[in-house]
Amino acid sequence: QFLQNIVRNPEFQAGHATVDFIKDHPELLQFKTRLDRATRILNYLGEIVVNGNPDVAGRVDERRQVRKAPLPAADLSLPPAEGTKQKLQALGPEKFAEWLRQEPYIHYTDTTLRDAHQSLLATRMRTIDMLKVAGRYARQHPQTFSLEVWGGATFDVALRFLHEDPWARLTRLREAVPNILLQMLIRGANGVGYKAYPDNLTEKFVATASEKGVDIFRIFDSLNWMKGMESCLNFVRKQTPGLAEGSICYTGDILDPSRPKYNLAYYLTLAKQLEDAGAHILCIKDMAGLLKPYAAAELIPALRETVKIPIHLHTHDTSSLQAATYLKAVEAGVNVIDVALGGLSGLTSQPNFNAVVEMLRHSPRHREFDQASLNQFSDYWEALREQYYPFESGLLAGTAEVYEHEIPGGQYSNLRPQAAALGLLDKFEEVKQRFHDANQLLGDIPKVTPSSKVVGDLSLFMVSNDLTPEEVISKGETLNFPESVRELLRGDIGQPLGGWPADIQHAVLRDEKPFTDRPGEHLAPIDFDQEWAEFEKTHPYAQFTDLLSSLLYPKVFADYWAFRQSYGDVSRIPTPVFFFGLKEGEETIIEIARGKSIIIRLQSIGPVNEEGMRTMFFALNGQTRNLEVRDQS
Ligand code: 3PY
Ligand code: ZN
Repeated sequence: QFLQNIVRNPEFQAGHATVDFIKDHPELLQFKTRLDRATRILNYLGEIVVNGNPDVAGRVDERRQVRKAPLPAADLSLPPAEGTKQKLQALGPEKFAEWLRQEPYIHYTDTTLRDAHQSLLATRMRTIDMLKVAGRYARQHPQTFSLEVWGGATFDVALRFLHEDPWARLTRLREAVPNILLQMLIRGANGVGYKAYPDNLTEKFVATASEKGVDIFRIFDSLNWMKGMESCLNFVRKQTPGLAEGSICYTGDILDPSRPKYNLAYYLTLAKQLEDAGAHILCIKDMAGLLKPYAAAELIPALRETVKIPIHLHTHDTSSLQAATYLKAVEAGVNVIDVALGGLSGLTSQPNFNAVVEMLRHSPRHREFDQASLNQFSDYWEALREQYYPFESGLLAGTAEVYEHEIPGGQYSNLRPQAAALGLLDKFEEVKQRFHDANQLLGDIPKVTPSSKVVGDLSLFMVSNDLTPEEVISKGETLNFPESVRELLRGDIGQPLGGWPADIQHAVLRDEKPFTDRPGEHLAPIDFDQEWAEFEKTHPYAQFTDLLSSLLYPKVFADYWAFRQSYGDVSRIPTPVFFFGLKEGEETIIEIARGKSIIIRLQSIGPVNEEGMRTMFFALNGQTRNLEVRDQS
């Protein structure tokens, strides 16, 4: 620890340490006693066994057996073959984009490690389960264009519910996958959060994400507001050797004459603006899966004529139609499509990777993948998914209702539990109807985080208060609207095409004055030196990335940090044990550090004593360890 204190000292790091360095810095000799790793893990297990993991409370089925996930075959003794990562390094972003644009074959982005589980399992996939297969994937399928592994909701869910460090996930995935581009989703000026952040925080975040492993930044604005994306695009171009992918969020239907707000011309204009702003790649981000096959057949060629950069198509298969959209898009010249490995594909997730490869086999743009191996990866995710059963969304079949409510795939699996928490699960049909109404009240906006969250909040508010859309306006001045609705209409997350409708803006804001310029411009820049100096004092052993997490999510990070002091790094606990604990007589092996494992067996659980405590008897590597845990029941 003494050595750690020294190497972490800024003066030492800057190379200014002299022979008197230690004498001048008595604090280097101050050690805080830390609980050892195994003890902290036992504390966690004791807590989960006695009181349960609050994240799955009420959703555990005691009789349910979960399968062990079979690992796909791969020869781990060989290094992975070179892939797009090396190509980007060799060509640089501009030339790489030119190469991609003229590629005759279709390319695939595998979203399994980000959007697929965000959309099917409320973002709960844990790093340990990703790492088991990441290196195998890198070896078996090095021709994959990119893996989407980071950003979106994964950042805060990792800290908030999984008690994991999202930066550690990225670092470890990068080590496991040195050959394929890693991709993240960033909400423009809203970063990986739900509101605007100071520009220099977004800039530092982007630079650090790049250092830790992100190659492609998919940048979007939840209202398709160029101002919300421009600065982020610039940060990627200036601060990283990676690719800036600018997105148009697709909503409405270009073929529907009754939705003229989002017609073909609208998307072409936006695409040109993104290219002019420096995007290396253009993304069509169809977050709810609304882009129908014949609309894709019209949109893609028109975009290819309008911009010179390559086109990357993202969709969600909520309706179950989206393989047809991909077929039309591939025929029309799209360069990359987003897919998820079979076991985590379909419904609110991306179309099925394995099946789409087969759809195109023996066609001119087919790219070869070893289907037997893809199927093994699918089997892994399918079996693993059982361990996450409490987070399944309940959607069993594709639904054409999505064209009516337009709920994004990534939100669907969250809206149900949100409705359930308010006691509105029986009224979920009404919630979906009100989602549509809330969108109309707000002037028909693109719905994607964070704008979709606000539409969701407004629809839940309407259902719980039994309000019609007319009443929202007529009774508006007497209603206590959700804070997020107020913030949206004040301009906190940006401006929609044509501005906000005056009636709802007035009903919600009353006398408060909205602003129309960029929210980041009102925010004071962060003084990182000063912040770090303060942070380091109160967070021993912290890293700079912890400070970034704390600046983005102060409260969530504080809880995460406190949890970590008591329970250590729980990301290494196997998933069934992490969520469901151990039963008496059950044993688990936990790799607490690289190459160092402990075996924990739960021997027995004692009765509750007068103080409300239970004694737990564990065997840690064969040695009995007792633990007192308060029974909260
Ligand atoms: C996110 O912002 O998390 C999304 O997935 C948007 O689609
Ligand atoms: Zn998505």
